[in-house]
Amino acid sequence: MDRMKDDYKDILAFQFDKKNQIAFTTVQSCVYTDHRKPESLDGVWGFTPDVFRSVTRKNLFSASGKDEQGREVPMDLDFSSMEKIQVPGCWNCLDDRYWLYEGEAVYSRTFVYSKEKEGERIILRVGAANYECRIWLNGTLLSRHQGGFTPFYTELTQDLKEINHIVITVNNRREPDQVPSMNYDWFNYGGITRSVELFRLPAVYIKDFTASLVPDGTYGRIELKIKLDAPVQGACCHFKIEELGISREVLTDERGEARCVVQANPQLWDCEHPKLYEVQARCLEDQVKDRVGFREIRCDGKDILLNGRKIYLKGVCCHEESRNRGRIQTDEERLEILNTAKDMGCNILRLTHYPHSERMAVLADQAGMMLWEEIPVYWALDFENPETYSNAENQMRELMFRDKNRASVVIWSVGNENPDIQSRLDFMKGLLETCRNYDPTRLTSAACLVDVNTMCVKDRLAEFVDVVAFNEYYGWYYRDYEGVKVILDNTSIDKPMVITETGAGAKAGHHGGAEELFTEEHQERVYENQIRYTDGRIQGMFPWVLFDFISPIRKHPMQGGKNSKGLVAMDKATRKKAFYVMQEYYRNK
Ligand code: GCB
Repeated sequence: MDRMKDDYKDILAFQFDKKNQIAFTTVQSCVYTDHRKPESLDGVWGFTPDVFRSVTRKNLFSASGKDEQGREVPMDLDFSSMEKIQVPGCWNCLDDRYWLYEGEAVYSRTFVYSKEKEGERIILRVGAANYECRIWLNGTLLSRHQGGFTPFYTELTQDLKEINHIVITVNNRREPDQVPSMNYDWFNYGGITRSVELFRLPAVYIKDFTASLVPDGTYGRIELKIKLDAPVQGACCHFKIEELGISREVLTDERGEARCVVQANPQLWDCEHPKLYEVQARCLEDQVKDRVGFREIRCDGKDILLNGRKIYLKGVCCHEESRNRGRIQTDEERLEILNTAKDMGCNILRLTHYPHSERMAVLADQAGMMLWEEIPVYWALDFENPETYSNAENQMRELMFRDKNRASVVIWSVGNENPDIQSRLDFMKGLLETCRNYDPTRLTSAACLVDVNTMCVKDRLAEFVDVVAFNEYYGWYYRDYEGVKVILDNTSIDKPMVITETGAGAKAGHHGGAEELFTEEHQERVYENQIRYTDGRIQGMFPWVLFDFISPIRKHPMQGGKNSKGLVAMDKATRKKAFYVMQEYYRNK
């Protein structure tokens, strides 16, 4: 009878998930883990889509499968015989049945833990899981994170046993209050899309570590900082950059932070000489290191200066998408992107429209490619909702925490093509302020909208960014090529202006007249005209887009489910005619 009652309760339990609404894990939980040795939990995990969320509904992660008398009872899931999936991976690519699946999925695996040192702390890092993710260890819910593209950290120490069962639920259902929201021009891949790793840290560890050139125009001062995870005062922190002969000891303050500014004469990082230095910090039982480039990026009137020299941003936009594994790329594929962009003559990549893997920034540091990084504050969001704002700000801060030591990252962008309404302006101003407060060593921007009635860049946000960026598709959505010239004639802003998107759709191998839509010839003409009307008038350009990519909103037969504005086809090899137009322009610029 009691069991019946319980089941009945269960059926009526619309609020079944209430107890699991623990506070979201945020940037506060981030731990500096670059160059630390991980114990990887990547590989084969058990997996099942959970359309009705029954694993959560029935608390199956903690169910023992036994009744009070120790008798076996039927269970709706056997964790040991689930379907298998590779982590990192996108479930959409696992099986055709899951291609369009949007909802909750359950991942499960076991791992062995054996303590190495008394007092050690075990931190779990999930590189990215799209979109909302929860972590249960041995039946206890430990964390909950939202935002599909940034890493988050969960301390496991208290709940570890020798044999551990970890269950991760990931839900990629689009919701109006999320960032991004319901509608966007890329594919909504679901899953644990970046590595899952354990880090074994000492009782008090270095939580944060920053090394950067002081942006004061002298190119001769380096700031070094650490923060311990506890407010331990008076601990000696030893900073070292051997190649520059720098060795400095500083005591931590009452917040557990140590900071110093040292005189140095580093060879500066730029695209031709992407020089990196090994920087180390040691404090108490812990030590960290990184390979860091020192450079200064700033604006002077309409100019953008890298190490004091005026530069033109020879850019291109790029989504994070592999040929057939969704969001999952290997380093080889990332190098292929960097090499294709270099071959086109680019000095900067715009990583749209969400944080790409941190590996991209590491490789760009080495390759000498500047990066524009952004968060998915894309098109319409619930700008009036304070929770949506906190979510966006947290995504921005998690990204900045992750990539702050990457010299290649020169611009933080807080959004793309959002309507110029008051709530959006307040929202974006908040994000820009966050970027400036946290990081004075980079520029800020956002892709603004053009006012097509008055034909000028008239976005109130322009006043608050360092670099005014705008997207325009003259020759494509607006068939008149000269529109971009009129916009530049009508816009007078005493800040650098860059075009963050322009382009036209073209099916690779489809040829015809230069006025025929979707032909390579038409795309070529659009770019010829863009160059003609913008050359010498802007400080940078980012064609949309380097590669064709999958997009559910592109249903025309010439598109076939893809956004076909790539200068290169989805195979990442077939270059369209317009690629060579941009190549010639950039190489001679
Ligand atoms: C835009 C968006 C970009 C789209 C592109 C297009 O303005 O920023 O995400 O994919 O236009 O192809 O229409």
